[in-house]
Amino acid sequence: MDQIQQLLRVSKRQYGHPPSGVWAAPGRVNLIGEHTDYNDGFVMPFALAERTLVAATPRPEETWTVYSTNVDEQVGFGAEELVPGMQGWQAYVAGVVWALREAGHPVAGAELTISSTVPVGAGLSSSAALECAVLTALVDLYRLEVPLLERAVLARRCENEFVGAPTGLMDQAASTLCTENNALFLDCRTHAYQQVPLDLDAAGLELLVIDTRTPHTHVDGEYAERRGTCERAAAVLDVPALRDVEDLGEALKQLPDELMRKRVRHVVTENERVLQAKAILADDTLPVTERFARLGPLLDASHTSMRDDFEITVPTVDLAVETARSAGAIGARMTGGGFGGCIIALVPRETAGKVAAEVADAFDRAGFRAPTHFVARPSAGAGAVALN
Ligand code: GAF
Repeated sequence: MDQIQQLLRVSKRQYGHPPSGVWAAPGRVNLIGEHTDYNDGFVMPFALAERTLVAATPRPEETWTVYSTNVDEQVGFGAEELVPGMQGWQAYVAGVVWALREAGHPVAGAELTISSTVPVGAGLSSSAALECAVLTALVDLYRLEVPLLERAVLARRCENEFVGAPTGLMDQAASTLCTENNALFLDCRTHAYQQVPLDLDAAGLELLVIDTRTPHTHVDGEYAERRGTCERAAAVLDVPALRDVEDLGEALKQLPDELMRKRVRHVVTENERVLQAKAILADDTLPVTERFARLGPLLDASHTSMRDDFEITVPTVDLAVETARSAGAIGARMTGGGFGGCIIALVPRETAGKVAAEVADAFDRAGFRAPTHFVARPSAGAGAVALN
């Protein structure tokens, strides 16, 4: 039985009637542009086929009941409990109701059932997928006029202000705005965006996602600490955000310590890499194989910068990247917020199995937990998948 049929069955069992519909929102892989979003910079993620589904039915009273098939738990909350700081997975649902209502959208109650194939804690945006799936369902159930970009902004508000994770806009934008077979180039200051073709098939390539199974979280201190250092550096440099640094050499001379210099160097060079990657992938005068051949070194350089300058990689992640490269990847890097999670490796289709096997062997030899892997398919953003 597929994910939708299964969800419809569980939803009917929970609430005694079929739902009004089912909505979906994907997880994401970030192709390039890490820790640039909250510096007003550039990112280029794409949506995964792995997604979160929400079966939903409106309810006139202001109460919400949510059942998650993943954790086999039902929770409920009323309007008086919509207060930032709520704990547990239900905060990602309640926070979306809160953000919509804060923005003046009239949302009453709902019965919700959730099922997700996005790995949790792997840096693939399971939280954004949950937020965006619930938000899309509520927007449709209550026939709200909320443009796509504003949906991403509201879902981010849930994450920042209700859940309390100080993230940027990338994950919610990817889950909302991506389209099939494309990456999303997003300017995180102006919110201008563009679909960039990612025709891996035509190039005979695959993007392998290898999950190191080193769990990570954004609500912890490291992410906020990196963000704080970037903001302090922007203040020292007297610019609104690190996006505005024009002369890296000059900026480095003005910064008071080596740690700040490293963080700034990562953000500034990573922004340049995103712009280069976009220009290469969008260049239809180049054969598609050549485009990816030029992308590979940018992925590698991004990883080196995250490892040496931003210092957000961990031994499992570095080993996965190095092994993938020596096993034949054209480029490889950690993806997502860091401190664990997944790497992506751009590989010729016929070597994908070998790359995954060599990473697994290397993990075994190092005494690390066995990694898992899957092939990423650039997919569509959030939307309805079944309506009654
Ligand atoms: C996490 C955050 F949620 C994003 O906003 C982004 O900062 C990313 O880490 C790092 O690029 O996924």
